[in-house]
Amino acid sequence: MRAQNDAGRRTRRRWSAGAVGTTALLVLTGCSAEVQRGWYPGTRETTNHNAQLTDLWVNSWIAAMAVGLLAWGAMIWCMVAYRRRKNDQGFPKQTAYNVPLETMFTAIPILMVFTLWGFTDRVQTEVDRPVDDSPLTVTVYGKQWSWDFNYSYEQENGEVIEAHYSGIQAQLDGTEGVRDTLPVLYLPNDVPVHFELKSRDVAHSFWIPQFLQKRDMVPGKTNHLYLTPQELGSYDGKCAELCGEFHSEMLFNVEVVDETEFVQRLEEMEPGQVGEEYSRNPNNNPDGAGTMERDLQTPRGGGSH
Ligand SMILES: [Cu+2]
Repeated sequence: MRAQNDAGRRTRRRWSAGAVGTTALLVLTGCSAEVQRGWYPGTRETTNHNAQLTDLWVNSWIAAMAVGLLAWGAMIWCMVAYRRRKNDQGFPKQTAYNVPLETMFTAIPILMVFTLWGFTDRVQTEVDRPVDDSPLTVTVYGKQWSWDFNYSYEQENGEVIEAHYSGIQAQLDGTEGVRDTLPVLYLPNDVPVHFELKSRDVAHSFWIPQFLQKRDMVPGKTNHLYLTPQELGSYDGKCAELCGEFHSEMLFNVEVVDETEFVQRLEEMEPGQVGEEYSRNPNNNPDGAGTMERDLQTPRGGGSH
C-alpha cells in the first residue's frame, strides 16, 4: 500500500512538473518574434506581401485553436457529465433526429469554411494583383536541374539593361562551400519585380521560402509573380516540384542588394537573354527536341533498330 502511494505521488509530481514546464515554455516563448509569425521564415518586412501572408496564417491558426478548444471542451464535458454512474442499469435513454442540433452542426462548419475562404481570397487577390509598371522583369526558366535568370531592367534614366545568367547544376558531394557555387538571383531592394516563370522541360516550381510565395513553372505556359523585396540580405531558393533525379540539387541563392550594386551585377553578366531556343519541349521548340533526340539516340515512333 505504502509503495503504491509513493508511486502515485511520484506520478503526480512528474505530471505537475510537466505542466509547469509546458506553461513556462509557452510563457517564455509567447512573446518571441518567431512565435508571433507562426514559425514562418523571413520577417514581416522581407517583401511587401510578407505581413499580409503572415497575418492570414497566424489568424487562421488562432481561429482553428479556438474552434479546437470549444470542440475538445464539449467532448470532455460530455464524457464527464454523462459518464456511467455506479448504479446505472442497462442503456441510457436513446435519442435520434434532433433537427435543430443537426442544422447547427451543418450550418456552423459551412460558415467557418466560407469565412476562411473569404479571408484567403482577399489576401490572394491582393498578393497576385499584376503590377504593370515594374521597372524590372525577371524571366526565370526552370530546367533539369538548374535555372536561367533573364533580367530586363529599366533604369531611372530610361535606359534598359538586358542581361542573363545561365545556371549549371549544383554538385552536392558533401564538400563544404557548395552553397557559394550555386546560381545567384540578384534583386534590387525596394524595386517592384515582375517574375515571368517558365520551364524548359518538365514542371518545376519557383520558391524562395522566406518570400512566402511559390509558383509552378509549367512547360508551354508563363506564370507570374509580383513582389517587392524590402530587406537587404541573402536568401535560399529552390525548386518545389519533384522534377527528376536531381530535383534536390536544383538550388539557387538570392541576393537582395541596393540598386547601384544591382546595376553593377547586371553589367558583369552576359548581355541579352536566353529564350525558348534552349527549351526541350517538343511542342514549343521542335528544333530543340530534334537536337535532344539525336543526342539521346532515341528515334521517334520506335524505329526498327
Ligand atoms: Cu525542378
